[in-house]
Amino acid sequence: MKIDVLTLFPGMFAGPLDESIIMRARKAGLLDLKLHNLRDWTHDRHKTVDDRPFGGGPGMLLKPEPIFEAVESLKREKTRVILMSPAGRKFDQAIARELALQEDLLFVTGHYEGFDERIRESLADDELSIGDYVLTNGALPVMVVIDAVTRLIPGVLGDDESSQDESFSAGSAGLEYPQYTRPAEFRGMKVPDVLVSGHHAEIEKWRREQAKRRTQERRPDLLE
Ligand code: 4G0
Repeated sequence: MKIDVLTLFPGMFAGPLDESIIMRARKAGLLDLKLHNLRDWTHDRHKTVDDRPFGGGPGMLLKPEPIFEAVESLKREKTRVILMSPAGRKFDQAIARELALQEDLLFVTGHYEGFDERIRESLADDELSIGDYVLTNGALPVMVVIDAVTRLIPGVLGDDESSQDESFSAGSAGLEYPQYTRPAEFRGMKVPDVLVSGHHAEIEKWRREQAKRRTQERRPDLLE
């Protein structure tokens, strides 16, 4: 998969995407990630990317010209162009699965109070939000989405890593059951007897009950 990111802060991406599984996917050629500085598509001395809203009001908007030029030069035939903003569709595991099927994504990240509406209308195929809160810019949200999508690209996770996925992906399955590893007793806290009993049917039953109870308590919305 090819992922391009158009951002005012390419430096923010150094680190999170250069470690661990994401880096392994990049080195294996499963993810081709490229960062682009929006200021490279400005033509004035001050490299202006924003301006004040017509009609007044607080804050600054990303102006259309640099973003249109950038997207037109980066976009290819099958590229899906995605804006990150708090007004987007709420990102979730189902959307991550959908994006993992694409071959070419281009993320456009804003800051200030957002984008000139014409960017939305004529450039964006989709607008995503990672949750109902406002951040100083869209770099962290893009990294969150890239992380969630990359681990779903076939071949990125090993067999041991991927088994984790099922419970949440299933949606209806709800949250995971409590898990323990050695030692069987730690600082007086014991692993539930049933788990060390070796009775597989009992263990299955206990896990089902625990997962259901935990989901009921913490995320009743997932049981709908
Ligand atoms: C566009 C995304 C971009 C509009 C971006 C802010 C949170 C998210 C930005 C705004 C972001 C998210 C209207 C404040 C940049 N913050 N929840 N900040 N407004 O995904």
